[in-house]
Amino acid sequence: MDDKARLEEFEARINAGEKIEPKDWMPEEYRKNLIRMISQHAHSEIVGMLPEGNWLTRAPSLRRKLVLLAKIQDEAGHGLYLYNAAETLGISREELLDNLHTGKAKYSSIFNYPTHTWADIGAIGWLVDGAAMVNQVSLMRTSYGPYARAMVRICKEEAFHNRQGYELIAELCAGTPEQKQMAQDALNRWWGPSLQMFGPDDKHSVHSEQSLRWKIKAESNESLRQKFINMTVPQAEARGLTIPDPELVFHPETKTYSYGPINWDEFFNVIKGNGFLNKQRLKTRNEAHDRGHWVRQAAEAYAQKHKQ
Ligand code: BYC
Repeated sequence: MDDKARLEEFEARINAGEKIEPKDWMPEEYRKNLIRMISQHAHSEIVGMLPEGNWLTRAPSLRRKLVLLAKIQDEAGHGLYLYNAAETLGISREELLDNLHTGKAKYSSIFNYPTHTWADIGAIGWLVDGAAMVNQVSLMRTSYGPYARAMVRICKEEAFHNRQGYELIAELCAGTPEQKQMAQDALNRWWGPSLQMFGPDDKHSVHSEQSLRWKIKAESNESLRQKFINMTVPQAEARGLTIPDPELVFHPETKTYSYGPINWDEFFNVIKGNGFLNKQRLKTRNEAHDRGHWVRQAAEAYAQKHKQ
């Protein structure tokens, strides 16, 4: 079969809703785009552990500490499933991590913002994991089998992450006026960056057209952002919080909210590496990797011994 016939067969399988598996023929562009996207996703999971890890010693109760610890461990697990999924496309774990550590590969823009108070940990769970969940529920329908299957378990855990964050925020809202203000300030800080997490609008998205055609992505950035807004605004209102967008309007006939402009200059600046914490995150991540050298060596020695 020549490449044209293979491509036609590949696209027919995708259009019929079949999953593409690692040993199946796939266009080089499909493979490359998936490696880019799955590895960025994996990197986001392990970089996302850093801001939360910083708060473990400052959790206000044993219960909150246990919940946060469980969540951070889940993120490591998500990273692991996703690196495994990326490896099925013919790239090694070392190369993937090297791309992160040298700054060649991106991770989610959201993790370049500081966490000023305990309420920020609630906002990460409620808003950041909420946004991640909306995105990842859609990715359960991605055409690449190993990625779709990884999403199933990840989404179950994201639902827990989202709920614990909302519960934390709800508790602050039911507390003293100062605690409620902490929750409002955190919402003010994280709302804009959470909307940016979904990526640029359809006109400025580089990969969407191809990714939607090959069902790497099941929905556009814009449509997922809208779903997140529709889901989250009523949650904020239920706790007496105000979404920091004076142009937000509910349209009862379509049951959706229209919203004000998103700060894309800020977004592009952050993904170019100029966000508040980009340099610090990369430095901390590199140090963590170096500190784990002996563990990787021991695991390799163990594997070698049991091969013989
Ligand atoms: N941050 O053509 P576009 C979590 C880049 S972890 C940085 O629309 P695409 C959590 C994009 O890469 C959740 N870069 O791209 C973890 C591209 O640049 P390149 C992470 C972004 O791929 C721990 C350029 O902008 N979730 O929640 O079609 C603790 C143009 O964009 C971002 C995932 O990774 C961004 N936000 O669509 C707590 C989900 N957005 O690569 C929580 C999987 C865009 O050409 N990824 N860019 O240099 C996706 O669904 C898609 O990759 C995106 C972007 C929707 C994010």
